[in-house]
Parts: sequence; structure tokens; C-alpha cells
Amino acid sequence: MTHCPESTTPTLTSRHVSLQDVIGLLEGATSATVLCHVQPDADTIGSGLALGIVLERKGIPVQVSFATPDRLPVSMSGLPGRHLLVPAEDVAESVDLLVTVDCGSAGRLGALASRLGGARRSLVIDHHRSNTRYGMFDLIDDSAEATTAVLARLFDLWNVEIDADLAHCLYAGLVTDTGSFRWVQPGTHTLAERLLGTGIDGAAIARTLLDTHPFGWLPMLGAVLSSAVLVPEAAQGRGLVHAAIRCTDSAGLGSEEVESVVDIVRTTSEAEVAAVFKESAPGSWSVSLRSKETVDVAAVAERLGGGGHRFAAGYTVSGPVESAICALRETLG
Ligand SMILES: [Mn+2]
Repeated sequence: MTHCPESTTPTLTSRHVSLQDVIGLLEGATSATVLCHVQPDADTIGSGLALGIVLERKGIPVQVSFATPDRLPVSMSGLPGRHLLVPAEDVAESVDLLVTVDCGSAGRLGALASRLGGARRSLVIDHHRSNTRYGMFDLIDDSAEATTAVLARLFDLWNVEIDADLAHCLYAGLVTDTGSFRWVQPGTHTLAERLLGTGIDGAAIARTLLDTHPFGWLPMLGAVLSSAVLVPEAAQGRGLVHAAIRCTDSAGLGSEEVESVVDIVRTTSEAEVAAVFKESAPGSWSVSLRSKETVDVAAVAERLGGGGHRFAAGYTVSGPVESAICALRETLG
């Protein structure tokens, strides 16, 4: 998803580097900025804070930040390392090494994309297949379940001991990006087992991040779900289900409440593709796409100016939601 104009995107083609090269870059840094994507989720924040903790322990001055919103989502406020977070406007203009985590394009840095130009070196650590390789160096593993899983491998090779604080941050990304261990692969549970072995409370972390909402979430869900639409003929007959969350529906609620809706909508058995249109400001929509087996929603989102993963992607669009739905249906074919 892109939330901001791309005009600040530098025209760089990054060089893919190995885990060992990344260790060299990090070890050699005299100062570091770690940036997470806008409208942060637990994978980008867990990654940013874990990397921040490690750099701080190595004596490297480090700031961690994200452009918007101006406060950390409530569900992530208990993550270790949050003392490293600084408001976006306080992020140093120039730095020795800038690292972005879980951020598929410069646009996803929002206003902080401007800091790429002030960095002596920049490194992109990510797992989005659609990553636009906007840094000088990149470590992009699109086979990884989460960016925190990439960091776990980096820490192992770096001989960084994953203690309970680091494990908490890494588990936060792993449990959320795998949809509570639905989208897993060989090795996912091995990593989870290692992290849990540090003594962290996996149940409490998952409950805090995924299963905690204010009461106002229930009437919002009622209104939004009751207006969902099924279009069986869309996506070459595979089916599309869509729903819209207007500003008036989500007033007073947090991003966790808004982001939760697609996980219910996507369960519709008659639809291969699910789309939730989230109104961020009147007439501005952030769109979450999900698919199950046959439709590559990353490709769909890329054609609409966004990006993501094969089965989970997004983009932004402005104007009436009806036109946005039409454009999506055309793109789906
Ligand atoms: Mn991620």
C-alpha cells in the first residue's frame, strides 16, 4: 500500500546483499536510523524495535520511527524497545546508516522517505515480493513469513543472543504476519518454539495484538459487515466480496479495529478475492486485498499503484468508493 506521494522516491537500484554483508553494514555504522512503514503493523514495529535494541546494545546511537500516525497503536504499546521510538519530526536529517524494515516502497515511509537522501548508506530489509528496491542495499526475502523471521536469521548469523525482549518483538511480527500461524511453512513453528523458549508469554502477546478491541468495535463490525457485497461473477467467476468502512463507521476506533475487518470478510466461501475499502479521510481510501489460492493480489495491487504479497496486498485510491470498486473489478478481469 502506498499512503503518500512517491515524488520523494530516489531513483536508485539497490544492490542485493547477503546476511553476512548486512552484518558488516550494521557493525560498521556510526549512527543508525531504523524506519518502519506508515500505519505500522506489529511486523514492522517488532522488526524496528528488535533491530534498534540490538544496535543500542552494540553502542551504536539509534533512532526508530514511523511517519504516521503520530502515536504507536495501543496494541503495540507494550513491546520492548519502545524507548528508542522518536516522533517523525525528530528523526535526524542525516545519518550514517538508514535501515527500513518491512517497507515495500519509499512511499510507505510517508514523510520520512525524505531521510533516504540524508543517509550515507541505506539498507532495505523486507519480505514483500513487490519491494521496489529503493535503498542502496537490500536484503529482501520474499519467502520469509515475516520481516521478523528475516531478522531472526540475521541475529543468529551475527551471534546475537535472542533473549526475551528480542523474542517478544520477533514473535509479535511472526504471530501477526502468519495470521496466528495460519500461513506457515516448514520452519515457522521451529522459530516460534525457539522464541517461546525464552519465557515470553505467547498467549498474552497474541491476545494483546490480535484479540483486544474496545466495545465500539462490535457496532462498527455490525454496520460494515451488513453492507458487504458479494459479486460472484467477478475475477473470472471466482468471486469478489467487498465491504467499505467509512470515516463515520470507524470514528473513535483505532487502526487495529479497522484492520481486523478484512480477516472476517475474506472468510466468505463464495469469493476467491476479498477487498475492504478503508476511508482514511473523506474520499481517500486505503484498500486491503486478500485471496485464497488462484488470484495474485500483489499483481492486482501493483497495477493499481500499491503492492504486497501474493495473497495479501493493498493500495490507495481517492474518489467515490463506487468508482474504486469498478476499477478493482476491471483489474480483476
Ligand atoms: Mn510484514
